[in-house]
Parts: sequence; C-alpha cells; structure tokens
Amino acid sequence: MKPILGIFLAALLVGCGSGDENDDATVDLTSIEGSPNCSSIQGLRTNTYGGETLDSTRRGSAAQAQFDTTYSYDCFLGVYKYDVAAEQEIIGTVSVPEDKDYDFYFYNAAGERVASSTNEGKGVAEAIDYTVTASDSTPLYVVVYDQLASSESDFELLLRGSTVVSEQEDNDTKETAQLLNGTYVTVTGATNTLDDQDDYFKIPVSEGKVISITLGSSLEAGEDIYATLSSTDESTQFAQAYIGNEGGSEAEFTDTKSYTVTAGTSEVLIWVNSIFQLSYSFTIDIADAEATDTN
Ligand SMILES: [Ca+2]
Ligand SMILES: [Ca+2]
Ligand SMILES: [Ca+2]
Repeated sequence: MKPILGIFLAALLVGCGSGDENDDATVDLTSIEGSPNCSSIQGLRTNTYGGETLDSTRRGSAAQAQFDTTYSYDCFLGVYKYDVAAEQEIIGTVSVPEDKDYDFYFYNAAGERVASSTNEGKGVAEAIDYTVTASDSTPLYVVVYDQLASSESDFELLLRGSTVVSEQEDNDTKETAQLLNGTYVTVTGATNTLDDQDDYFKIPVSEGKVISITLGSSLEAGEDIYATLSSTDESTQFAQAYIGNEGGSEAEFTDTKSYTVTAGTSEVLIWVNSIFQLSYSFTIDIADAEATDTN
C-alpha cells in the first residue's frame, strides 16, 4: 500500500500544477457515466455526509467504480460504488491535497457506515482496510468528503479488492494443494474434526516480493487454527499465522505474518491446519518489498 501511495502523491504534485484532470494514471469522476458533477451536488451541501447512514438519494447517484483504478475529483464530495463479495478484503487510500481535509467513509448496500478514516489536518492522507461481511451485500459505497472547503483541488482515490475463492477438496496433502492465482486473494474454507484437518494451497511468487497471509476465524473457547507458509516440499517453513481462543466467549481472531521471497522460490505452499470444526478465511497479499514511507 505504501509505495502505491507514494505514486499517488507524485502524480498529485504533477496534477496540481498542470490542472490536467485526464492524467493517464487517473480517471476523473465526472467522466463516469451517471456521475453527478460538482455543481449539481452543491445544492445537497446542507446534507450531512460521513454520518452513520448514507441516504438512498446519494446511493442512487453514486458513480460505478472499479478496483485498481485511481479516481481524481476536485469536488468537496465524491460518492462511488464498488461491486464486492463477502469476505473480500478492501484496501482503500485517499491522497489529500495540501489545502484540503478530506475524510473517507465506507457504507454497505443498506447505507450503513461500516468503516471510516477521519485524520485531522489538510494534506493528510486517509486509508481504510476493511473486510466485507456476509450481511453487507453489494455494492460497497465509498464517500470522500471535505466538510469545510468549496474545493478546487483534486483528491485521488484508489481501492484494491482481493479476489475471493472457495477451497476445493480434496486438498488434504501438499500433492493435492489447490492452486491460487493472482497477487491478492482471499480463500474461504472449513475444517472438521473427523476427516478434514488439513487444507493445502499453493501460489506462484517471485524473488524479492513480500507475501503476507492474514488468517481469520470466529473461534469458541479452546479452538485454534494454523496457517503455515513453506517451501513446496515442506522442508523449509517461511512463516506461520496462528489464532486461538484461550477462553471466553466466541470471537473473531486474526493474525498476519509475512515472508520475503528468497532466491529459488517460485511457489509457496500454504497449509491450513486445525483439529476443530471451523470456518476460516485467509488473504494472501503479494507486494513489492520496498514498502517504505514516502513524504
Ligand atoms: Ca481528513
Ligand atoms: Ca477443508
Ligand atoms: Ca482438506
């Protein structure tokens, strides 16, 4: 996420001077069919955005947006919608111009706010990492809003969304591991006590990339589950995510672990293991290694 943000900021600096709203890297909101232009929504200014709900009028005029596309807009308000699936992980970032204090909100299909990023200060970026729940439904509405300014400078919005796939049995051994494709994938699966304690997956990688796994499950007291990244022959363990509920009532647990891919590794094996009857999900994110803060 961070190197991508750096690219945004660089693009923003270029965009500010030129006033060019059709930069190759970005899509102007007003170019999306059905989008409101800024002047047409000025009259709605008295409405409150960023509240607990997003009204049906505003949901109805949201611009259809796509993952992995950067949207720029010089209005005080942008409302977008993205097609999403349950368990999908969404990472959103807004780069904010130096003279504005945009905030950032997610709403589910019913217009209920489910996540927000409201850092204080002009020029301060906003970011949300959100996992779509089963009750959220599609689409996800995304609001970028500056409550003070009559804005003349662009924000830039980018969302990434993982690809959601279901596990496919039989995957009980490394030889029958399910092949995953892509660089941002969420797998939903299940284990049980009797005959399904092991689920194996594999995913192509390349040297120098950082592969991260986030394991999540709702666990009752005493339950636990592992997800181990290793070489395809299991001779070398790279990283292990583990969650366990040591006591108390059922709750959601997550754990994230990362591994920087070394020379000679072109595929990573993922072994999910539990002796309990569980539903779980894990997200694999394969990113560039030089994830350092910019600015
Ligand atoms: Ca802000
Ligand atoms: Ca299974
Ligand atoms: Ca299995």
